[in-house]
Amino acid sequence: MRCLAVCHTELVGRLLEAVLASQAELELMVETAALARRLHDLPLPLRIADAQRIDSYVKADLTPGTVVLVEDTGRKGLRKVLEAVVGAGGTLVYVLGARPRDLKRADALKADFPDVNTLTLAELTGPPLMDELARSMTRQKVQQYQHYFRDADRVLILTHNDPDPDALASGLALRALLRRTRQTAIIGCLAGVTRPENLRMVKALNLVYEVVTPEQFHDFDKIALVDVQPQYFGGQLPRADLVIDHHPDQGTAGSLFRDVRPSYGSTCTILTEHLRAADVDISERIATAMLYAVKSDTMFFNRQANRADLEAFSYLYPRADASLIRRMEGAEITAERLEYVIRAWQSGQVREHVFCTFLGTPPREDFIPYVADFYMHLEDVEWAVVSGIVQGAFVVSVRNMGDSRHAGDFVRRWFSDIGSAGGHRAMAKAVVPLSAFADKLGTDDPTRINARVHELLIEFLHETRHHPRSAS
Ligand SMILES: [Mn+2]
Repeated sequence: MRCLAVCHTELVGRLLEAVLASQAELELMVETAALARRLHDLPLPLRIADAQRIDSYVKADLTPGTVVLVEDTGRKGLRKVLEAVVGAGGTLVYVLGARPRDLKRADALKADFPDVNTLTLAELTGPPLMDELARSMTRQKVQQYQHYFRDADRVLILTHNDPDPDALASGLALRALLRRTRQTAIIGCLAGVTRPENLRMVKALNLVYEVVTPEQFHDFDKIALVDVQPQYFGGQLPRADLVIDHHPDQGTAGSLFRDVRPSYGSTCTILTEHLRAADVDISERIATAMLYAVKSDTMFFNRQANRADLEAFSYLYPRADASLIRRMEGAEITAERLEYVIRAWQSGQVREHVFCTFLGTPPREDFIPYVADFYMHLEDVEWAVVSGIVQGAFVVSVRNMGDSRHAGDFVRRWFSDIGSAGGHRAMAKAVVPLSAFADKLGTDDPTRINARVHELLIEFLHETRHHPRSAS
């Protein structure tokens, strides 16, 4: 690639040399001998010429394939320069502005020179600079909690019940960040893994976690929470020294160090940034667990994923064992799940693009979100609302396409005053004692629960039909 850069300042001349000289055949054109002297040490051809004259470009052997970069200092001569470049046959023309973009000026330029592209130094340097600054801030945060945890004898890395890949992999990642081992930092939860693919992950990666009781919380010097926030544990947690999570922010109460980013698709995305900022190397096993976590929490980027998730994915991918991930994903449909999918169809109904069903009393909670995810694949279904009764509690999972009303708002509206309720725009969950459900909604009759829940959702959708659909 051949590049001709018309420069008016030393800074831009040196910058372009540093960035482009190794990639392109670069030549600088300057208008004054004074500037040429200041740039004379650069190892590239330097031409002194009048940038507003066509023959300056003809002499420089400008061809339609030459990239021409024109520095815009905000002075008047820019148009004449561009006319000369275009007149000499230049087609790949870029205006490089040192000042922030002046939209009126840019529009006027675009009207006269439709093929000329404009760039500003702020646009070019901004994103990498902001990434770098964000990384320093993350590094500082990581160093602070690393220091705080350094002298602890026993550390508990606590996750939510029935930990999923994100929770388990986050536990491994944080343990690496704290430079601890299985003996000095336990990954724990109040209730163990039950979902089949999560069990496969535990087995394939030989993960070790411990089921602890709330009384045992007191045996640890420091407690870190991953993929969950202190409020989840009611009043049972004596302390939360560190909280790293991507669920909706429940407030700072009770946590000393925290990094809660609800816009991230997984907690492992946050921890990938921590590992990179702190220059901590991870094993293939941990990278595999984390990659699987990012994939499964974002449903392979089908929900709640952003640029950070994609970056985490590309960082982890070459470090992970992809074939092991394929094995963990395995056969997703098990015979017992199929049974609940069939039952859901028999007792459910699609009305106004909402599939709503009640599963009765499944032996495990995970059948409920599984069936909800399953029916989102059904044609014409835009919402799936699946409920059941598990150990005396009414449990409901809500899914939608992510482009209409907020699923989290729905469950909070009806259930946050009588149980736990929350979630994202496209997926949410509530768990309430069955007696409280009956008191508030007038029934705990299994044959009526589904119709009642269906009414609640349709009512929720109708009340704001007149609002424009949100774009996010
Ligand atoms: Mn998660």
